Amino acid sequence: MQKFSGVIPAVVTPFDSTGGFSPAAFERLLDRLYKAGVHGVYVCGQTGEGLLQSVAQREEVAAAAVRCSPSGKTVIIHVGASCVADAIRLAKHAARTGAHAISSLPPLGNYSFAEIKAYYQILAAASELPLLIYYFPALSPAITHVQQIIELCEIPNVVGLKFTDFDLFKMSIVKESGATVFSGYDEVLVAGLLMGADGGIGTFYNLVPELFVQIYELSVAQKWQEARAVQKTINDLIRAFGQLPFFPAVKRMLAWSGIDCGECLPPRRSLSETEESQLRAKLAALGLRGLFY
Ligand code: MN9
Repeated sequence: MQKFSGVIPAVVTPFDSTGGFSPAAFERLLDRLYKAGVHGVYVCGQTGEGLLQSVAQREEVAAAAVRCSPSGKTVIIHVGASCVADAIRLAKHAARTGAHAISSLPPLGNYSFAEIKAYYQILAAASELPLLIYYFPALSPAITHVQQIIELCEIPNVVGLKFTDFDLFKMSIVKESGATVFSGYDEVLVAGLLMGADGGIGTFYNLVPELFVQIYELSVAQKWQEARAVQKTINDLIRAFGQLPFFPAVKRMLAWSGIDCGECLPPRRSLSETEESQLRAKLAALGLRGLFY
């Protein structure tokens, strides 16, 4: 089975003013990310607004991601949906387009662990591609104990997970069980790698892919001190966002840097002009402005 690792941006999906997919902007974004050295893309997750798009449109985005990815890069399609049949349809489509893996959030709602496990069993069995499950206790508190995470990773055709939590002790135990582990909080990528993660998947990778690639390469070379300094720059950037909604702010910053990805889909809101100038001022004060424009 293919080994998954490295720096995988949870790519933004660009939209036009009617909410339709903008393939040209997507192509430019992926081109920039690959030029920065990322190892693949994670498509239509939370950052990519998968759950806010129609299934047909998600298929368009998935096909574009495969088309715009050079060979040797890893394309992971997030297929989670509010309807299991839609998730299966997206999984089958991902295999037909030539993607390398699928991933899914747990079903969102008040489900028990047994129900979440049944969901992943159904999806993994229906998918020709390996599945990365998603551990994200802030969103899905029914998965609590590390043994439960390992149980999900042991489902046939599950290759590993995206681990979005700050409990890296827990993460290291999951890694020891043999699962492929992607660290999901951008703020602690360096720590995740130190504790054994195979790579990272995240939102801010869209903005400063070079910095995430540097952290990964420094971690491979075991230059932790230098890697930590790069993490500090990333964390200054994340902190500059303050209380702003992340995803609309990320889209606005991509527009500043020459890739207009439009606005987020409803119900996500846009940044106000005041918020936008506050963000510019904060980045300037931190000396980070040069990173974007
Ligand atoms: O894809 C992202 N997590 C979520 C991963 O969207 C829930 C992270 O990249 C966060 O946006 C980031 C900021 O907290 O770590």
